[in-house]
Amino acid sequence: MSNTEQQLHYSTCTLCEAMCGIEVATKGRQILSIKGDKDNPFSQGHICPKASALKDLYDDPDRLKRPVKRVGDNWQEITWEDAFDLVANKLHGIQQEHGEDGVGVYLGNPNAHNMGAILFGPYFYRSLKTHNRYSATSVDQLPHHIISRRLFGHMSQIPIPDIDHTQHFMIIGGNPLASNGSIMTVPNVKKRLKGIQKRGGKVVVIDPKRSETADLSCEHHFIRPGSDVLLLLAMLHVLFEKQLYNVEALLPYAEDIMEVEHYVRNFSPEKVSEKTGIQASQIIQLVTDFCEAEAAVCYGRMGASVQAFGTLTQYLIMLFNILTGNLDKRGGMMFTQPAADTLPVAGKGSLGTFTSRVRGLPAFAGEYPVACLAEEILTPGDGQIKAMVIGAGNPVVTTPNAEQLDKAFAQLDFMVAVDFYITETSRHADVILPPVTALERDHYDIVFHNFAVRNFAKYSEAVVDTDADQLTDWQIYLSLAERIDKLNGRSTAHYAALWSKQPKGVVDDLLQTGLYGDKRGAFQNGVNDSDTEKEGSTAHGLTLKKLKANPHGIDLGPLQPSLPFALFHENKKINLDFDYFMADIDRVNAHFFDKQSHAQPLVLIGRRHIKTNNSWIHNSPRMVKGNNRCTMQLHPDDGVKYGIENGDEVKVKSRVGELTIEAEITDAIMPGVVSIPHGWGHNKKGIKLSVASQHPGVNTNILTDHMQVDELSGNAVLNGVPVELEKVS
Ligand SMILES: Nc1nc2c(c(=O)[nH]1)N[C@H]1C(S)=C(S)[C@@H](COP(=O)(O)OP(=O)(O)OC[C@H]3O[C@@H](n4cnc5c(=O)[nH]c(N)nc54)[C@H](O)[C@@H]3O)O[C@H]1N2
Ligand SMILES: Nc1nc2c(c(=O)[nH]1)N[C@H]1C(S)=C(S)[C@@H](COP(=O)(O)OP(=O)(O)OC[C@H]3O[C@@H](n4cnc5c(=O)[nH]c(N)nc54)[C@H](O)[C@@H]3O)O[C@H]1N2
Ligand code: SF4
Ligand SMILES: [Mo]
Repeated sequence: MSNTEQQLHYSTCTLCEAMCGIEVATKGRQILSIKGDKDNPFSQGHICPKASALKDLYDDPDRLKRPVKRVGDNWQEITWEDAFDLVANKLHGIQQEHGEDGVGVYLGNPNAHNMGAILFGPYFYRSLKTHNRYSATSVDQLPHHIISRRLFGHMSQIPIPDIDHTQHFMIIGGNPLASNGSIMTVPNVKKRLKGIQKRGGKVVVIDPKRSETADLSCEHHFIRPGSDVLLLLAMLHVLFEKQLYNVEALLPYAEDIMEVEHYVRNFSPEKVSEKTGIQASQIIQLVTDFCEAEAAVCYGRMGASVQAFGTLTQYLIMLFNILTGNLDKRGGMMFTQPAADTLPVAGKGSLGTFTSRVRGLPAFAGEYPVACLAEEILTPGDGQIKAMVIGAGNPVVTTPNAEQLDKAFAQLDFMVAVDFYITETSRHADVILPPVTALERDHYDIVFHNFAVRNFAKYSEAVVDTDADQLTDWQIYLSLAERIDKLNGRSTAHYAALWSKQPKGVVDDLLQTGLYGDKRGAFQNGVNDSDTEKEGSTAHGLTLKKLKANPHGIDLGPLQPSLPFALFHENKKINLDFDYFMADIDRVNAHFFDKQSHAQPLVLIGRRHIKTNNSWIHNSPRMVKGNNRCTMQLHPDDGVKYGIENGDEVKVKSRVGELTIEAEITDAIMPGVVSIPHGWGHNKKGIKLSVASQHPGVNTNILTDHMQVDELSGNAVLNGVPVELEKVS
């Protein structure tokens, strides 16, 4: 890249799931500007205010570029060789002394947005052979994976809303106008939601908050946090009672679907009305409107997943889509057909029988729920975690009972963090290994193309050069993996090929053997009846070279019906697995109906803001400018009840912790519910985030309770946490 002239590059924003195309102007190693890429066929020029945070991250003086080692209270730069040797020897030594499980691993969200980390990180984690693996999945989408694994045979085969063709979009616990969509890669979601209404369709939002998305919808219903499971049971009840189901198309794949009736018989709309806060007549209307639409989709996200019955709720949402004939139908829930499809080669998600050592929480896909991480560090005995590897995560801010985890991390014998910031979590590390930032590395979206609302493919090359001693995540992981294998006396012969292939070589293989590639068929699990099949079409015969030659990306057409190919079970059927899921109805009954009726406690939920990204872009001055956003929202009625006025300082207490926060009175939130955004609390001693420290906010996960989990999955309960309020005088 020339040093003097301005150059334009076409890249992808990797901050959220929307995969917006960006046009980045550079001069030498300087990033001049970031704009929306108008020629990107998928995002068509759309970006949100966060895109510019990529530049701020690149320019951030607080960002580490070389490895550092802790020396007392200070950090000392060391060479990569020394850092890798130190980390590998330490981890190996701890495993020799305490067994393989003595080393724990926590993987954070940005790994999913990082081609190198997702493809080559596993070499390192596998070399450690530890059972003590954790990730942000269990404060997020774990229920989706379990459902997809059981129903469709693969944990990542998750159907997504065909937003561009639906006539009725019911959103339960998602706020795509703030989050830009999740498990639905959807740049410019606002335009697409308005599109539904323009073509005469309807957007319905079920949320304890009248969110930005609710404001734009046609219909919004407040729901008592954590009671979605009752709403869904009643919606299914209405389907059967009024015989509104439509199972003809899907019955061949789900032969026992009509048995659902038996499980929902006792859940009339009248029965659940008080607990959910939604009138019986409205529940019936929700179902009839949905069934009258030509194509409809019911979509549940964070709000529906991270709650006491998250797995059962998401399962019932899937059943509702199946029973109304909307799975695998244009305008319904559809399976994406990505160009580089890792599913056939990646693990399906082991259902295993492992349970966590201390509390017996279930493992899924080789990971335990992060809600039990602290106790695995704090409780002595065989298998106790003595050292942690943190890869692109900040669990001290993002996981339940954060203060307990903070204390647990302080007791470790060793921690290594792969991160470019000294955060609330990495400040506990002995060594920090900083990778380059997003615009300094090549990118192909391995994960989020799979959940995109159109079939699409795009490869972006790094837009700026780096120094020879700056490394990417994959180089860090491969270096460590090779050393750990060597220390264990295992063969390292295969590493040479990996170093030369690189993640981009893997992407090339996947493209060529994939649905739109010339070597298609090797393991491809799908149909391709779109016009991409035609000789001469840009989308035909995809290779890495072809994608590089089309830097705005290549559109591969709208989502296509893909049953039975999308099913990974050998019999090509959907396994509804009633025994596993419906058994949880006993817990629903016990929770909602067996207890003596008493007043419902005040409960806490979370929220996102367009200028946040979980815990980590608050060091960009542009992202934190303006009024304090880390407030506790509460309804005016609750303001009166607790004697709290707008702007008052309030003490909020839960079973596990307490904090003080500014109150914001708003009727956008349901009475009996308070909302605090997550990702804040940048006031810990030892962090090096000079801007974020000026706008610290408070960490809501001081209040969330590690003992409160969705028992079926072990997923954390971050919504619906009982709290008490007290005005600070
Ligand atoms: N109360 C409450 N808590 C929540 C949520 C909520 O809604 N409410 N949401 C949950 C959800 S959905 C999620 S996904 C989790 C996220 O939880 P985490 O993944 O634990 O946290 P992040 O804030 O994403 O932290 C990412 C870290 O990775 C670093 N990083 C960024 N990019 C890279 C990279 O390319 N490579 C490397 N090596 N490091 C990088 C950042 O500096 C940061 O320190 O939070 C969860 N926590
Ligand atoms: N700007 C921004 N964008 C992001 C992120 C970010 O931090 N900031 N994080 C990214 C990540 S990691 C993820 S996973 C996605 C998440 O994306 P979304 O799933 O859209 O998550 P939220 O925006 O938190 O919206 C969740 C909604 O659920 C509601 N809710 C809370 N409890 C309940 C309940 O019990 N029932 C119902 N029905 N609703 C409830 C909340 O009021 C909120 O409106 O966003 C991604 N995009
Ligand atoms: S919506 Fe914003 S953060 Fe998400 S990919 Fe697009 S520009 Fe980036
Ligand atoms: Mo997430």
